[in-house]
Amino acid sequence: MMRIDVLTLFPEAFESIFASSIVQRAQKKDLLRIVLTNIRDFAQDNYNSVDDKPYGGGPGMVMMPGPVFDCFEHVEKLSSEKGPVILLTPQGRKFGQKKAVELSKEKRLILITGRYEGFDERIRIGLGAEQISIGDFVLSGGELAAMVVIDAVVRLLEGAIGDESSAGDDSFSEGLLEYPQYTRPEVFRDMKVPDILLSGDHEKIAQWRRQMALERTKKHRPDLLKNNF
Ligand code: 9D3
Repeated sequence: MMRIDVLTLFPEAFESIFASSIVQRAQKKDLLRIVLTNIRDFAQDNYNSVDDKPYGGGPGMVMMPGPVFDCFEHVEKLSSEKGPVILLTPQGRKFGQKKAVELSKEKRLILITGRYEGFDERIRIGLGAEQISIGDFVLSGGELAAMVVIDAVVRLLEGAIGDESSAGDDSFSEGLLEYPQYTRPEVFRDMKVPDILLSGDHEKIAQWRRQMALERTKKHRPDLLKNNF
């Protein structure tokens, strides 16, 4: 059983992950429990402030430490299971399949997502949080990034995926891009399915697929062959 706590200013934004069949199956089978907690419920002033201007000046607003710490201390106590505390930030280490596999082995994850220009530095330090980014592009907040991490992790949980697909089958788990796939019809708008796939020669088919996967990876993602996995 994995418990994922999410600390966020926009719990409503996470509703869509509960619509995912994998998340539904995992929660029904008691492999997973996702609990959302609104950081704003831990605001400490009459305006329910969770952000303020940066000391030293500059653009935007910064997430205040008080509400995040209080929220964290409340959430931490909701379960006795221990696990990594993850802050979703553009400054974090880049998320990938290797990290997803690592996180999938934990009993508990505590994800903290922010809005505004960033977190007060004392949040990173005080919570002993690991920082994760999902890539080099600018999002409006950490919510989508947390959902990406949750989706990648949950589909690796034993029993979360039905027989129709296998998590270990993903080409990324071998460090190569997927080979070309075809289904019916045999000819579509003058484009024919490669003869080899219709040959019934499983040895030759496997060989062809390996070759195609390698060629595609070389062409589109040469970085993968230099092994970042
Ligand atoms: C001008 C400096 N910006 C940092 C690159 C400010 C800034 C932009 C976007 C601060 C926070 C955000 C909101 N993004 C996230 O919280 C975030 C994120 C992302 O934007 N890209 C990739 N991964 C992530 S994880 C969290």
